[in-house]
Order: sequence, then C-alpha cells, then structure tokens
Amino acid sequence: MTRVAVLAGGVGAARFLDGLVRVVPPSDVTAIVNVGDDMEWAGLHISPDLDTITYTLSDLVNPETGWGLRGESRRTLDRLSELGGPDWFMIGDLDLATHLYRTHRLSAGDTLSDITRDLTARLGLECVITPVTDDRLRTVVCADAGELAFQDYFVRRRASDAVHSLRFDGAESAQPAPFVRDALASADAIVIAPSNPFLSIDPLLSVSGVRELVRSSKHKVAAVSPIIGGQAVKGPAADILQSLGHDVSALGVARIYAELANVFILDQEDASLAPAIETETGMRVVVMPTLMIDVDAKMALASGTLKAVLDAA
Ligand code: FO1
Repeated sequence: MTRVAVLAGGVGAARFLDGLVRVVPPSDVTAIVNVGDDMEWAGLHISPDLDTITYTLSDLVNPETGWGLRGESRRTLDRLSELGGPDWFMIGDLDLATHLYRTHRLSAGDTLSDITRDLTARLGLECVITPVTDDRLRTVVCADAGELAFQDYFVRRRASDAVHSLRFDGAESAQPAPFVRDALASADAIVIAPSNPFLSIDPLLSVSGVRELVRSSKHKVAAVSPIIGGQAVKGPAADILQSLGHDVSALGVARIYAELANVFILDQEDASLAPAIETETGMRVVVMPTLMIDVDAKMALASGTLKAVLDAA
C-alpha cells in the first residue's frame, strides 16, 4: 500500500490525478484541493477546482476546456444574460446542478468537505477529494486596477493584469478540513501537482499548519514543474513569475518549492537546467516528459513521480 496525498489546483492537477488513480489503487489517493478560486455566483457557491477534479476523475469533464461538463449547453446562462444577470462566468446547464446541490446543502449547515465526499461517492469515485479547508478562503489579486477577486482577474479580465501581489482572504483563521492533517502525516508520498504555484498551491499552503506539515514531511515530497521551456502549460503562471520578480523558468519554480520538496520533476525539454536546480536548491531533480497529452502520458508521469519520491525518501 502506497498512500499518496496530492496538493491540487485545477486542470493540471486533475490530469495528474487521472494518471495517478490508474497506477495506484484510487482508495490510496487523497487530493487536497485549493478553494481560493471559489466564488459566489448568482447566489450559488462555485468550487471550480473541486469540480474540475471530480469531473475529470469521473470522466465527465469537457475535454475541450478541461472544466465544466461534457455535452452541456449554456441555455440557462443565455437566459440569465437576457434578464440582465451575471453572464461572464460560463456556468453550463449540467454543471449548474452541482452548484444548486452544494449551495442547498451549505445553507442547511453541511460542510464543504462532507458535501464533496457525498458528491464524489455518488459518482463512484474511490479516492478522497477534500477541500483544503471548510472555512472561507478567497484569493485576492492585487493589480494596478486594485484588488480583484480571483475569478474577476482570471476569467472576467482574462488574466491580463500584471499581478503585484496576492493575498488569501480568510487564511489567518482557516483550519484544515478534517482529513487534511491525517492525509499529509500518513502519506508515503506527497506530490505538489503541476498547478500554478501562486494561484493554486500558495492558497493551500496558507491554511493553518499546512505549510509546516508539508515542510516537515519534505523527505517524501515531490513537486512537478508546471513550467516547460519558460512557458506555462496552461494559464498565467509564467506571467506571474515575471511580474513577481522570479526567474521565468522551471528554475524559478524550483526555488519556490525548495523549502518544501525533496524531489523536483523537470520536463525533458528543460533537462539542461537540472544541474543548476540541484546545486542551488538541493532537491533531487528527475527529468521526464511532463506534458499530459493522453492517458499513457498521465500514467507515466504519475508513476515516474511516485517512483522518484519513494526512491529518494
Ligand atoms: N474558466 C474560464 O476561463 N471561463 C469560464 O467562464 C469558466 C467557468 C467555469 C465554471 C465552472 C468551473 O468549475 C470552472 C470554470 N472555469 C472557467 C475554470 C476556472 O475559472 C479555472 O479553471 C480555475 O478557477 C483555475 O484553476
């Protein structure tokens, strides 16, 4: 039995987990998921990263976007738009059911982690998917335009603002959700998924005690680079590295993770950076293909990452 905990954001993490649950028994996997992207939309609670991971692992995700549900329409959104309601965030007709269900249960006093457990069980998933916290946590992006709520920055303004800094509203008091501490402490391996280090992983780590737990487990932690050839596989990670004054490369990411991880998974395209990363950060660098273009690639990345971290531990 190899228990694996994965610190997870959205699409990149979902793809990594999709490979992981095919190479180890899914019941040995816990995804600890960012909720800094959560928002209230038309009175509903939306948890994009939890849903992206849940839909991907249950093979329901829209393969073109990597989020939302396959085959859904936007009829409700179009009608909402005609009524003058919010229409800049694409909530599909089938996805809407998840938000209705979640919001209804939250308003009845249930926790986000309980609701997520029930949703994932309904979909037949055997792995644990848990929000990092049941408390309110919201990523706020500080830019020239002022303080922007995460989805305002990311979707409405198309991540076009230079990011000056980020803060995580609620982090001071947010407590880990019930299984988070245990999952980290009892894991044989912890993987920092190829997610955005600033927008997906940092909010997770800001929850009380989580960074400390990961740091003290450093011998069993691997981080997978979300940057290949100086570019993000998806999203604004490269732009944010730049605007926050980091090296726009896998080396820049490795410096950020050096305090937390023992192993750094580097794409083959960046193999020439391996010696510099090892010397500068002390992490063991393992080079492999990290682009998750199909199921085989996802499985190879997951098993390669696991082997690297277990060998090094
Ligand atoms: N991303 C977009 O770029 N545009 C959207 O309209 C959008 C809607 C959306 C609805 C539900 C959901 O679960 C995710 C959605 N996303 C959308 C993705 C989401 O903004 C990001 O993937 C994450 O928050 C970043 O990890």
